[in-house]
Amino acid sequence: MKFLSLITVLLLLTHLSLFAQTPLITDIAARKTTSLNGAWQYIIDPYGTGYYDYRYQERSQNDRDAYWNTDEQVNKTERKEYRFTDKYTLQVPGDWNSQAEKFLYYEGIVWYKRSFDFTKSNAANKVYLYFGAVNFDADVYFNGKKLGKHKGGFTAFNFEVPDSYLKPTGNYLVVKVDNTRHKDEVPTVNTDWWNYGGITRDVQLVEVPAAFIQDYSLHIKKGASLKTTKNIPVEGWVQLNDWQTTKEVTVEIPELKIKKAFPVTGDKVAVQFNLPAVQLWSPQTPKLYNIVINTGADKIEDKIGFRTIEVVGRQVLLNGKPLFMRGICTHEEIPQLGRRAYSKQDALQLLGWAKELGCNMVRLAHYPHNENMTRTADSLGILVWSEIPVYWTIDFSSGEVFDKARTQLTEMITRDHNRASIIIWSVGNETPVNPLRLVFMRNLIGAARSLDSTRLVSAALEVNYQPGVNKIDDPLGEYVDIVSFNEYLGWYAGLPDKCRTANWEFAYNKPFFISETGAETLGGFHGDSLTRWSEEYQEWYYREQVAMFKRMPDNFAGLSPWILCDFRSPRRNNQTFQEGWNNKGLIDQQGRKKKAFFVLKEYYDERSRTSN
Ligand code: GCB
Repeated sequence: MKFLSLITVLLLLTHLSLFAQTPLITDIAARKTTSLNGAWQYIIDPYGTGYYDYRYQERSQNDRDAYWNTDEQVNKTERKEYRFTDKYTLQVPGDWNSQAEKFLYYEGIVWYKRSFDFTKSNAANKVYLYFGAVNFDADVYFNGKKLGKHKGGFTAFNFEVPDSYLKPTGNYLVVKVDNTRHKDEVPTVNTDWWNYGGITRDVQLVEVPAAFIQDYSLHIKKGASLKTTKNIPVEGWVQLNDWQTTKEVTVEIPELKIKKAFPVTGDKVAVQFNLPAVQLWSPQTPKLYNIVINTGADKIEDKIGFRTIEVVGRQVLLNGKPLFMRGICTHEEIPQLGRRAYSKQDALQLLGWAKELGCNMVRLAHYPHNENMTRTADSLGILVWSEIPVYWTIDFSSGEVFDKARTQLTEMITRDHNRASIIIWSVGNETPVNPLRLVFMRNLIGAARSLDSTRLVSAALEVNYQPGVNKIDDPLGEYVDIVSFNEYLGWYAGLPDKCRTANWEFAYNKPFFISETGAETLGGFHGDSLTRWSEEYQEWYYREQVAMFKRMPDNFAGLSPWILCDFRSPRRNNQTFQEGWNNKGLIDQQGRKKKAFFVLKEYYDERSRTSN
């Protein structure tokens, strides 16, 4: 028995080390990449036949019935019960649900296959396989060998492809994608959005030199004074995968005529210098500087902005000046096509609409969005709240679930920590008030701060509705930088005129932010303002809300109403007005602006004249 368990432990250890995930390479756009986007063949496998044998044991690596192995018949008599063909293809990136009707509600396993030729541009280079995201589980096989496994539907991951796996021609990549919901995952089984499955973001082969720049961070030193825009201290680090062969790292900002060298004494090289004169990044002036990081063996470039964000007393300060966030929530979804958003074009559409609305901020709900969104936000000058899907009722009692949440937090922050647009990391949404959850969420906040001390940390909380008073007193409020809450006065509780008599009581002397408020309407459906689902009801709702915002105390730091566009949700089953859509968008399923859009716009335009 003892012997057996030792073997099991050893097996487990080899398994873990074989499939240990490679640390994320950031700034992918600056690397030498080969896109694997396009048409991938697929097999829908609801029973997991490609993975399990008939005794429901995981198939062995070389099992010819395992779908990760070659599907070619060795000779005409061989019985092959699976085969990929060009008759069945899915576009990558993209969710499967919107690509064929049979997929609309599908939750389960789909196998993807892509064949390609590939020769390294330099024999000494290392090759990584990079996925922007796969929802939810991805088991990745390269020429029949397992590269690794990743869990989590909204974050990037990469695996090193050993030289011995690569062939100049006829490589094939198989990915088992499984979007089955589980109670012990993040998110859990219950959400208010569509569980789009598939390889939803870009797939690329990334070539890097043997000793390469893994990641870097560059930002204005926390607490630096911005009284003048001269001599502002900048600090950060450059992470190397292999520092032994590198002597020095240089950081260059050509436009500012800065070039600084830093000695390498370990894999994380500390960087600090002063900016002689700089135009700070802000929504009004989203200035990005080209930066170049060079180790001799490797060189990457990026475009980044310099700004500060902090809470001082009851205010949020951007570059030292009070900020009012004119925000809007958005899912990562294109309403007219009922699909996940993934491209730069998609980001321009969503963020362009937010700009039209008069926004200077977006809340990317309820999970990390694709990198085009945060990069486009950088260049358009839109502040960003970025969140992990710790949503509603995940299992707060489980250490494993905590680890999963922390992993997603780490992956989110790692990919995007050089985006000036991101000012808030959110550790969750509408989680229930209880002691276990408090510990869980506090620890996530701690993890966020230790990964990035330069941004604010928050979470969307709920309101404690009491007779005559709406209290914001969730104990988690003590630990966040900005107290955010979702309120639906006039939709889930009473009619919109309820706002007129609302009394708000805040337990914390901190800035507060209304992270959600909204009402549902079917675009194009009209009635009087008392008629639910009519555009007039939603318009009235927004009028009453806006009047209430105007009476809010001085620590009101902004809002991000729910939501920019209508989005798919299987919870929404009024077959006249919803049909599987949550229609709280200010923009409808056809991309048309509803009446309420203009009410919020008027408020935002007015606010933009009076505040930052
Ligand atoms: C909320 C949730 C959001 C929902 C929204 C609604 O409070 O945070 O995910 O979609 O309400 O429409 O009810």
